[in-house]
Amino acid sequence: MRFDVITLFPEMVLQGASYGVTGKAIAKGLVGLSVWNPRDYTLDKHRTVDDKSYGGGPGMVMKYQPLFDAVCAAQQAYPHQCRKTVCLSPQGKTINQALLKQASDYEQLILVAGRYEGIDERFITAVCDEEWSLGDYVISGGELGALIVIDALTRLQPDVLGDENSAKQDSHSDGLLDYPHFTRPEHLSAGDVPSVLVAGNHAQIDSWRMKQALGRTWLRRPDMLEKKRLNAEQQKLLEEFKTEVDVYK
Ligand code: 9D3
Repeated sequence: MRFDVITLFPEMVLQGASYGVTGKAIAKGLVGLSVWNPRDYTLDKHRTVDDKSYGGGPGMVMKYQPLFDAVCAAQQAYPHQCRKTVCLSPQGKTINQALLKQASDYEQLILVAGRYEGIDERFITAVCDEEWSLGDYVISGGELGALIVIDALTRLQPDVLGDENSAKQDSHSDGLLDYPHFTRPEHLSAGDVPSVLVAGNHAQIDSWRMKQALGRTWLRRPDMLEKKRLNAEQQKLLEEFKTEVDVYK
């Protein structure tokens, strides 16, 4: 998979994608990333990328032509068959893991990061296939959205995560919050490591972890639990958790 980001802040995207799992995957060539600055496609001597809004009101609007020519350049540089052009915007569909999983088998994803008050609507309707939002809060532009999409999709590409981690990705605990983690030392003034984890009986550890994952999801994300079908064992563990949970905690 390759990513082409249309952005007025190309360094922000390249820097942000250069760390950790994403950075390694790019360095190894498991995914591709290029940035395209609409300012490089302007035709006037002031390299203008924005203009006043028709109808008035505060804030500038990103012009159609520099964005269009930047997208065309990204398309021509990588003439892939299976391509999607997505605009990051507060008006879009809120992204989640299921949506990203569906997008993960595109060969080329062109991500358009807007700045200013918005983008000329004709670019969104004529050039973009979809609009994606990060959620119901206001940020200053689409670059962080593009980075989140790149990070999440890179983790879904073959050979990016080690065997252990990719197995964990689609395990039985899918759709639940994680269980609590502990490392040495066993005793701190902040508390002790649960004895079941120290004892090392793997069947009991698996069972404890599943109970904790179910219990935390029940307490913190009941919306997630409603969507999930529990097997008999999981129902039993959750009932146990409910009877054990400290109501004053
Ligand atoms: C306060 C300004 N808003 C007036 C109603 C409009 C507005 C314009 C531009 C709000 C945000 C932005 C810039 N945001 C993004 O480009 C963006 C975004 C977001 O703000 N929230 C959630 N997801 C995204 S993805 C891109």
